[in-house]
Amino acid sequence: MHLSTLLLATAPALVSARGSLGFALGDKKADGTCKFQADYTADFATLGGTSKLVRGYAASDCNTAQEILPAAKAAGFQVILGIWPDTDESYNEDLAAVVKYAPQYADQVYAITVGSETMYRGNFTGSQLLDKINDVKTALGGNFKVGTADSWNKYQDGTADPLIKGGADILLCNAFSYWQGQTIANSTGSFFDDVMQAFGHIQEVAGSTTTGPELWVGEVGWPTAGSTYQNAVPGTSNAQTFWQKGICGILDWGVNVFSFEAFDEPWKPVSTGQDGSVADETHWGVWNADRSSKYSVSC
Ligand SMILES: *[C@@H]1O[C@H](CO)[C@@H](O)[C@H](O)[C@H]1NC(C)=O
Ligand SMILES: CC(=O)N[C@H]1CO[C@H](CO)[C@@H](O)[C@@H]1O
Repeated sequence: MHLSTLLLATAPALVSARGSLGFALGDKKADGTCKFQADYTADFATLGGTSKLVRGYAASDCNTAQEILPAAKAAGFQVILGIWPDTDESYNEDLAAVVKYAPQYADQVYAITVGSETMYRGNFTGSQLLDKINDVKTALGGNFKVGTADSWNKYQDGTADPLIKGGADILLCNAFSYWQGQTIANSTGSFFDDVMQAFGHIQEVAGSTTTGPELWVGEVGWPTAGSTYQNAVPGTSNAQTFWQKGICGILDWGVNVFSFEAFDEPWKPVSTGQDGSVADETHWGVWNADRSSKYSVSC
């Protein structure tokens, strides 16, 4: 893997603009109940010095679109609204919420994502997901960017090729060195390698930097607490190191990034990691659940 070669091939020559930074933002409070507009207003007050862009996952869950968009308008934020396509019920409900609220707050809606890691989980093939994306584009009259978010390797291995060829406007690539069990010392190199393998393959298929989809890192981060995953050790010091070297670093290369995630979500149940071990996802916030600071986010 020749990282420098791929970076040269994918980054426009002589452009030194820094990438854009956004945050994944949950729709529930620390106790697991739904956030309302005032909660998003408080979230935005904390995030506003660092970023004015957040992404959600399911526009009708907790009435997210209805609650977040007025708060975003007041705070000058933009939002990626999510549609959860895994079941017909969630797909139809999220699509209805997007169709109802996105046009009312068009300046606040950065884009729409259909699905989160659905190809990774084997729920949809690329062409099945493309059909959903095109349905959403049509339902919105072609007025919004629509795409998806998935694990970097589903772009690298060709699963997502139909989306690249078929007109997805925006593709978010999730890449967690933590869930690949990397040491903090190898975490930035591993992260860059994942992202460039994904972006490099997309570039080959799209064939053009101007007509291809807009690319983002969709989720990346390091937990400040929880259990060790293979060689990946959580902790505030490691999370700050990854923020500085991995996230600030790739922004400096001109890559757009969504940090996962804005605030800790202590309500989340324990899940199981890919290797079968316990996966604690409650301490991935860059800020604590009460919005207090964990470490410096300046780059
Ligand atoms: C470090 O990361 C690179 C890139 O992902 C990977 O090829 C390599 O195996 C990693 N090193 C270790 C010791 O895991
Ligand atoms: C189209 C499709 O395969 N949908 C399935 C996605 O996964 C959920 C369960 O997670 C099923 O209920 C859907 O039928």
